[in-house]
Amino acid sequence: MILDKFNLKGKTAFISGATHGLGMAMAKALGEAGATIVINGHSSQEKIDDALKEYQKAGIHAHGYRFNVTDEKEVESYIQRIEKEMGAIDILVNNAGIIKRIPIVEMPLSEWEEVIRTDLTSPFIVSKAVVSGMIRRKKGKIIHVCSMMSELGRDTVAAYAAAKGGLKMLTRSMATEWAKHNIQVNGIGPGYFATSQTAPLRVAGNSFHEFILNRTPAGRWGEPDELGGAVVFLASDASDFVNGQILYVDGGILATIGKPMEE
Ligand code: GCO
Repeated sequence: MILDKFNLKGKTAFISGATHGLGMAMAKALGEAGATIVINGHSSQEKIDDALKEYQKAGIHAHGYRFNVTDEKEVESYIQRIEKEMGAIDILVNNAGIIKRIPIVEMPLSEWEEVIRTDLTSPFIVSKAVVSGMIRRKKGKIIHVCSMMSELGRDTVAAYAAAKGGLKMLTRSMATEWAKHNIQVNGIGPGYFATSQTAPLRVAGNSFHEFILNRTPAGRWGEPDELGGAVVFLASDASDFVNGQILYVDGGILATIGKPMEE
């Protein structure tokens, strides 16, 4: 039965970050599809504990670990610990990420490097730590959270767009090297979603808010739970012959040059 292919019962999914926003929405969807959910945080144990309570409220018994996904040594030791305590990681979602909205000429190198380290290097580090087990088991799913900034630039988000553009090509490169081990590596590219990360942009009357409504064929911002179907598909047996693809969930924004602003 085709629906059985979407069933994640018996699978363990590690979604980096996922203490809030799109990561939490995707983790909840994976949990509802039957996966055991493991998340991580770095800033504070309190944030992780609050997130686990949030998952509990949604009927999902998630597990949380506090470590820094940009630190290779910490990642190696925590992935080993997670796999010892929670079982093999069948599904990896590289979700943890930051954005800094600073014009290039004003962006200090340190800020640039922090964005690249978190949004591009950490998926490299975490994927490498997880893939050895997947290669041994000859099965695995790796999903990188890309962005429509993997395809398009915009003022003030150069570091983020460079990282997400690189993440698209890292997705394709990992797919190329690991498909022979029955490991599918793909990306999800969210368009503009209503989250805390975009809250500063979603102020009624704000020209950017009006711009996005006009630029998005669906005429609205996405709701985080609208990413659920895409992530369950890419995490499930239903996508076993899908490799190196970025699945954009963007209300059509990347399909169009847009239309003239209403006179
Ligand atoms: C911005 C937004 C975008 C979205 C998302 C789009 O500042 O333009 O934050 O980056 O969050 O990444 O895919």
